[in-house]
This record gives sequence, structure tokens and C-alpha cells, in this order.
Amino acid sequence: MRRCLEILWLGLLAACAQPAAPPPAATPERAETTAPRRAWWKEVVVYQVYPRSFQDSDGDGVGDIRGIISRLDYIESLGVDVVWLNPVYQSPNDDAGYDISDYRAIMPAMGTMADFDALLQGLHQRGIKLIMDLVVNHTSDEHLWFRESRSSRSNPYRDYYHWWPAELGTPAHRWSFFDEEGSAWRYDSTTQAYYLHYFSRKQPDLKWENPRVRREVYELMKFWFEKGVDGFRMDVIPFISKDTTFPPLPAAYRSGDYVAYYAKGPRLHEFLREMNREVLSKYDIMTVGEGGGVRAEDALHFVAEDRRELQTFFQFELVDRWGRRPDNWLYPDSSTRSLPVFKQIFTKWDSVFATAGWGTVFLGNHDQSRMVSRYGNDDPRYRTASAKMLHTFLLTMRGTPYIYNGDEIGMANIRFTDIRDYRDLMTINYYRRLEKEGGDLGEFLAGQAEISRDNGRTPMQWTAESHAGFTTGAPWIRINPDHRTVNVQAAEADTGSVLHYVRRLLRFRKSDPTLVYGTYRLLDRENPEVYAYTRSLGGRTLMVALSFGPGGGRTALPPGYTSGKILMNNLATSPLQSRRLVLEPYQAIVLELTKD
Ligand code: TEU
Repeated sequence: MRRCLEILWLGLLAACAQPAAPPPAATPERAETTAPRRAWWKEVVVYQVYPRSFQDSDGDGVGDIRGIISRLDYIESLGVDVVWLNPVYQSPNDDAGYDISDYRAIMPAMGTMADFDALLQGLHQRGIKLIMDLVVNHTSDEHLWFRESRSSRSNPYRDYYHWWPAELGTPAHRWSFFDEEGSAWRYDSTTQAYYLHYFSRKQPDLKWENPRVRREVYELMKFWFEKGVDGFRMDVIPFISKDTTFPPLPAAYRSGDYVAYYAKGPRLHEFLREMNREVLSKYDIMTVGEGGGVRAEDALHFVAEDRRELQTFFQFELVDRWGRRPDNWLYPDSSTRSLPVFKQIFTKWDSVFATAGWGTVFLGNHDQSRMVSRYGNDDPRYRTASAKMLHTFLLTMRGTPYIYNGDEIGMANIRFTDIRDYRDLMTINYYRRLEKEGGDLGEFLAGQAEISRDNGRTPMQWTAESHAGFTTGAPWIRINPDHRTVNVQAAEADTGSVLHYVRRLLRFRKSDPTLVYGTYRLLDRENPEVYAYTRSLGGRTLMVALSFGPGGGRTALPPGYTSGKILMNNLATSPLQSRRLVLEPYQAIVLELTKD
């Protein structure tokens, strides 16, 4: 079987690697003449494990590394190739581990370095790679470097961070993502100076302009590579370079789009190239940068092969657009209104990487509310179908797909109504700020119920028992009460579950290089109910049609094709009526198209 698949792969790739073959009939997908170069990190599917919420092994209510080890057979059973692990380093956990106080140690709540080594070995034994989170725009304020840095103006670590001496007056405003007063400058009386923190006050920004800082980062990266980790997901990596004169924000960014400003520091690409030269180029690894603030026109500066910087990054246009405020994705009935915009975003980003670089595809992670609640429909009538539909999207687009843990069983938003249930400093600090300013707390909470990061952080639901099989103790955050019906055990027992479908989809993606390397072409652009596209490689064309709403939808085979064979279908009914497709609510199908 495996051999057959290899032959299929090689055959199709060979076919598409011959630019000399004249393109048949003028179909638009032929515009791309050379197939992307093959690379293992383009062919993998990544599973993101949020360790705090995956599996607790010692009853303290916090997920840990031993817990993940106990679930390795499950992870392997999914058919994924790579695990991305959120931070497990030493941290006071102001921002759930994104505030690191020692890059070479494991936080006790997560286990020990021996546990980590066992996890890495366990994954590798199963043929699964591990990528770690690299959080080096900032450290914790409890990191030795910062403790030293803040202790005196003449300390050797002073220049590891951005300090603004108070005698120069108040520094020009910088926004903070998490600060309860909104400012990224924090006055520190010990040395009468302000330090910069784009995130919380306990996350001071490292000064990359200092070559010693860069050397420290490269050394810690090597430390993990020497252990055998297979790559890094790089937290807010576009933010690392700053104009250290800290001028007032240019007018274009003042109204709020400061993220784009932060993502364009003057020496950013110089630093990334240096990191590549000094570290990345020496290992066979994968890199994915968090690309917040990166606009499509700048994307290739990060990932075009000849730039020698990163391989891929996450683009945030969709998730930021549907943002941190409640809006029309909230209500299933209005969701279809925005489908053309959703398509336009993914289509634009696909075209960015059509001739160079490589993209990623994701709809959920630990910073987002749950994919099925946000882009699908978690009403019991539609939950399973819409979760399967969204996975069909993730696994049939061009770009390396990321599946967020829990999405494979259709986990949904918990929708807290009480501020005391929240654990995320982002929600808590915004709430405090609004409270001080006399803002509308009710409206804020209603919004957070839909889009807070904690929606994506509730514990993995393994069983119907109390605490969902996640912990025997008191969980660090409430567990979604729907675990009584939505859990891994129930999903395993039900062949119609999201879980079984995701496994089938993964096998399907692996079996067919068209889904990895094939050219993407949007069909039926303005259709408000159906997202349809083709993927083509070496003369083979697959069509994907996805109903994004409770009303179903209609579309048709693209011109020139007369019939289609259904390869994947998330429902039992066939939507195919000659050349027309009539989809049920949230139906997702993949067809192999044939010409007459
Ligand atoms: O997230 C970055 C982040 O919070 C976003 O604001 C992002 O910059 C924005 O969407 C851009 O448009 C990372 C981590 O994933 C998150 O968990 C951390 O809290 C944060 O960095 C700080 O380390």
C-alpha cells in the first residue's frame, strides 16, 4: 500500500516538474508553471498540544509532560507528523508560560527535563517530530537577565532590555497588548527609567539590537536543537527589531494598527538572516513564525527561499479581522454573509505563496476561540457536520495545516459569563481597565464569551466523567460541561464522529500529493453559502465544496469538467446532480473531476 502511494506521489510530482509539457486548454490554474520544491515540512500535518490543558498526570489540576506521554498513542492514532508544544519552560506564568524565566529549564508544574527527554524520545519512536515555542521578543521580568538589568544603570545586563531614562521625559507612546493601562512603557523606580513591554508588565522586551542578546538567543536555540527538537514556532517574531530612538508612532499607525508598525522594525530581516545563518541553516528543522501584523505584500520577505530567513509563518488576517470583538461570525444565521471575505483572505494568501515561499493553514490555536463555534456552528444539530467541514478545509488547502488539540473532537467555546472564571490576563486586564474607565462591562463580557482566548484553553475532554479524564484534582480552569457528550471516548466509539473523519482526512491528504502541492483555484467567488475550489497537479484535479451555513448551498462543477467522483463526504447524501452540486447544511465534499 505504502509503495503504491509513493509511486503515485512520485508520478504526479514528476509530471508536474516538467514545465516543458504544454498546458492543455487555457485553465487558469496553469498559470503556475513550476511546481513548488518538495520539502518534508510542506508535506506534514501539525498537531498543536497546549500542555497546560492536555492531560494532567499528578492531580494538581495542570496538564503536564507525563500526561502528554500517556497520550502518545492517541496522538499517533491521529496520523499527524509533527507536534507543536506551547511553552513548558520555567515561568512564573503571568501569561501562561509565554513569560519565560529560564529557557533551559522545565517549569515544575509541567515536569522535569527527564520528562521532556522522554517525551521527545516517545514522539521520535513513533515517527513524530516535535517543534517548540521560541519566545524571544521578551522574557519574564523574573528572568535573571531582567533582574540584573533593572538593578542598576551600570549592570552588564542593562542593555539586554529597552530602557528609557526618566530624565529624558515621558517616552513616546507605545501600545501594550496586555497592560491594564494600555501603555507598553512601565516606570521602574529602582533606576528611574521606563522599560518597554509590548505584552504584560511582567514581559519586558529584549533588546535585539544588542549583539550579546542575539548570541544568547542563538545559544539557547542550539541547546534545544542539540537535544533533537525538530524546529520552532517563533512567538511574535516580527516584533523583535525596534527603532531604539523610539520616535512618536507615525500617523498611519496611531489609530490602532500599531501591530503593523511593531512588525516592521528597521533591522528585523537582518536579525532573521543572521539567526538563519548562525543556527537554523545548520539543522534539518522546520520554522514557523507567528506573523501578526505582517501584510501580504511583505510576506515573501520572511519566507522566500532566497531570503534565507524563515520557512513559513502564520498569517493573522482572518483571525484578526474577525477579531477580538464580537461580530457577525457570532451568529450562525449571519455567518454566510461574510463567506466571500473569508474566501478572499485565503485566496489572496494562497497567491502570495504561489511562486515562492510556503503558507500555513489554521483556524484555531491557544489564542483563539474554538473553530467550530467561530466559523462553524456548535448548535447540536450542526456541530459534527460543521467541525468536519472545517477540517476538510484545513486539510485540503495549500499550505502546512495545523490542527489545534480538541478541535479533532469538535470542542466548542465554554462561554464564561463571570469574570471570575477567566484565567487569561488579556481578558482580566481589559476588564480591569474598562472597570476603571467606567466602560460597559456587560457588553465586554458578552464579547469575551465568544472570542476570549480562554475558550480555546479549557481542558481536553477525554471522557464523560467528572473532570473529563483530564485530572483527578481541581482543574486550573473550568472544564466545558459538554464533555459529557463531547469527549474522546465517545468519539472513538462512534464511527460517525469528527475524530474518525479527521483520521480519514489525514490519510487522504497523505495519499495524494495534489492536496499538498496542487495549485489552488477559487471557484464561484461571490457565492455567499459555498466555498468551492480546485487543487490541481500533473493533470489531476480535485474539487472541494464546503457549505458554510445552516442553509446549505448550491454550486457547480467548473467549466470544462463533466463529472466528478466523490472521494470525501462528511454526510451520507450525495450532493452531485449531474454538473450541479446541492449541498446540505455544512456539507463538505472532495471530488475528483474528470473531463469528457
Ligand atoms: O501571541 C501574540 C498575540 O497575542 C497577538 O496579539 C498577535 O500579535 C496578534 O494577533 C497580531 O495580529 C503570542 C502567543 O501566542 C500568546 O499566547 C502570547 O500571549 C503572546 O504572544 C505573548 O507572548
